Amino acid sequence: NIATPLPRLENLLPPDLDNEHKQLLEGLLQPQACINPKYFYDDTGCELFTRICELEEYYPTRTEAAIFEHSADDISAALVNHAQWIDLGCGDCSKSRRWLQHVTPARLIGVDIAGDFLQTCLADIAHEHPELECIGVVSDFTQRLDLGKLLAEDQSSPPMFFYPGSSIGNFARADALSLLRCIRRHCGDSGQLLIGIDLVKPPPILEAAYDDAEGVTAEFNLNVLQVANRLLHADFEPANFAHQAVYDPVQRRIEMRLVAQQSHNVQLQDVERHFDAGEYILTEYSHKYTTDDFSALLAEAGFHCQHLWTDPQEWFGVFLAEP
Ligand code: AVI
Repeated sequence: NIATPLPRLENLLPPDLDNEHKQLLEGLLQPQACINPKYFYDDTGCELFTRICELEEYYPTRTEAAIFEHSADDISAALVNHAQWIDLGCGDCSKSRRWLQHVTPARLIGVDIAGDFLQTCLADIAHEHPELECIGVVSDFTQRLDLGKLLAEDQSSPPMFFYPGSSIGNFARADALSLLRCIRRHCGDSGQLLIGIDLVKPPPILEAAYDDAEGVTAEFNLNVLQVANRLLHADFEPANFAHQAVYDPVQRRIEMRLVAQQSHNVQLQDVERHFDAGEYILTEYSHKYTTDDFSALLAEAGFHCQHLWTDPQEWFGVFLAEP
């Protein structure tokens, strides 16, 4: 691997990191305290998330993988424009990497918030596929996604957006719509979007997926307090909070919470925040969609659903959307 140059990396993060910390602090000081789920993913959080994906109760990862495997030929035949393959929230790029057995893009653009990790993973892919141009984009697309300049470099190949894992479920519906509209704008007349969506199912299955018997999800949730301690010089004591995952059937979403076990104060930079016993910090929404719901959201964003692949239980859907 030594001879392979490191893939190009574009940093689209705003230079003002203080702003990031401000967002975290503001959330914690709201009457309903909240933490944006993007703060889960420090090194420990990423490791814990990898373990979550392997849990018996956490069906989305393996169900989506099974759909991809079972329908690989069908899906790849439907991806007519895949010369520029853009993996949103690519993490270790393992999902795109698997697709490279079936598709042959000229360019792979991996978009993620963790830059160093991204470059290393893309370097491995570039080594395996010397003909593939690999580019990393460090971006927090929960705030803004602007790949205009990069895509303009190759106007003859419309973009193929790959957004697996039902990560869009972590956006409030209005924000999910904004992101889909933004992807739609990037697609022009002939781009495509292949997106994985976790579907509505009985609440006990959902609640177990977000509150596993081994306690990995609890550890993942509580770890965000350590992230806050580091970023805000705060003094959260994780033992004072308990993990909770509740499914709201009206909003069709899992709410992950950290519930204060006793009345206490936490120092956040130079402010003190009081938590009553039973009061909670909202750390994540994970929205679930029916296939009709999500097709309607795609339509609202200016897409239409060209294909839908599901598993036999219809627990997860892979949608191919086109302008
Ligand atoms: C990343 N995201 C799609 C996961 C989900 O299922 O909402 C995050 C997660 N939170 C707890 N378990 C998994």
